[in-house]
Amino acid sequence: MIDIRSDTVTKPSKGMMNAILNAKVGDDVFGEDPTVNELQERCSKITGKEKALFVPTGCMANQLAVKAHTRQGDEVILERESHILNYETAAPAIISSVQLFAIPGVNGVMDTCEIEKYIRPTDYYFPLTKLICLENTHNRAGGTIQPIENTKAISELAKKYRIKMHLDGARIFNASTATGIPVKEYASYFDSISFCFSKGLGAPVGSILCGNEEFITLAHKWRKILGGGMRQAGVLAAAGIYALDNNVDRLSEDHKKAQYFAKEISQIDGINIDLETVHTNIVIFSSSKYRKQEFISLLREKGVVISSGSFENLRAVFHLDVSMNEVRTAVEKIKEMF
Ligand code: TLP
Repeated sequence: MIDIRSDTVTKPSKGMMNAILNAKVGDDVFGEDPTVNELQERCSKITGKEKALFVPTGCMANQLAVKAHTRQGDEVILERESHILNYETAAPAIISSVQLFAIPGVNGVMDTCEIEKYIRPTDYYFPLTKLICLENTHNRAGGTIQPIENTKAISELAKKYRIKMHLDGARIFNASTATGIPVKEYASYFDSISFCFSKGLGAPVGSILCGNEEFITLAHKWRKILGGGMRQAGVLAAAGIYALDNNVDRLSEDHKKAQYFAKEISQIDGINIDLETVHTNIVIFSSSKYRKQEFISLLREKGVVISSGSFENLRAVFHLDVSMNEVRTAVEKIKEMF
């Protein structure tokens, strides 16, 4: 089966398994796991933030950020198709009791003036606009990159209104690889940033949340409250360290696979795709011949699994466990359907 549903489906390589096997571990709830501590220090350096906290998932990283930046009844501005709004089971309402204010973006990118329009004036009957969240790369928009000038402008706006900024950087290394802009520079426009080891970086589990000491102290407490205090988590952190050492530079290969796939299927009569949105490893497209589920089922019968995107969209995601030959086969199988 050629599995291009997501870059989350990768399995740890031999080298990564060796790193896991040889990891030095301790009880991380006591702060005594040397490998977790090493990973957290590495991530602080990479992002230029004071502290980092290893967490099981990208969702937990985002939710800890929302929790630590807000108080009950605050408002959070984010993009309408963002992961936090669409795929995190209303957790901001449950965990933080905050209201989400969604602004539609163009390919996942919000307009600065539009954001400013919806920042609440100070009056007792308004919620307090406390946090703005961006997503880079933007998943539902098709792995699109947030332009750095736009991020900078939103960050300046946030400073002006004393609003905190969080970056859901689950795939920030994909953005950084594609643009050449260091992760540290992206991170510099935010109070907090999270990213995942378990997506394009190929680790089985794990994400990181970075920010200043006060923020991470609060996030650490909430990680414990949510049951995310892990013990000998060094076995997982070792996979994260291995991923940073070995799987970052190769992300450009996944971008090439996505480009090839997108260009090939764009030539098929009955496939709708906007090639301009293919910036990294995700390809969003739709079909005028098949309904979404029908397309997915037919292709699965041919040995290729893709996932469902927003609305009638289909999604293919390229990663280190799918070879260029398999990408070619996937294209052939789609062509057979038309
Ligand atoms: N995304 C998953 C699904 O949940 C859609 C995927 O297959 O792409 N932020 C972004 C931008 C993400 O894409 C994801 C996962 C997360 C956060 C959450 O990460 P996990 O799954 O580790 O909680």
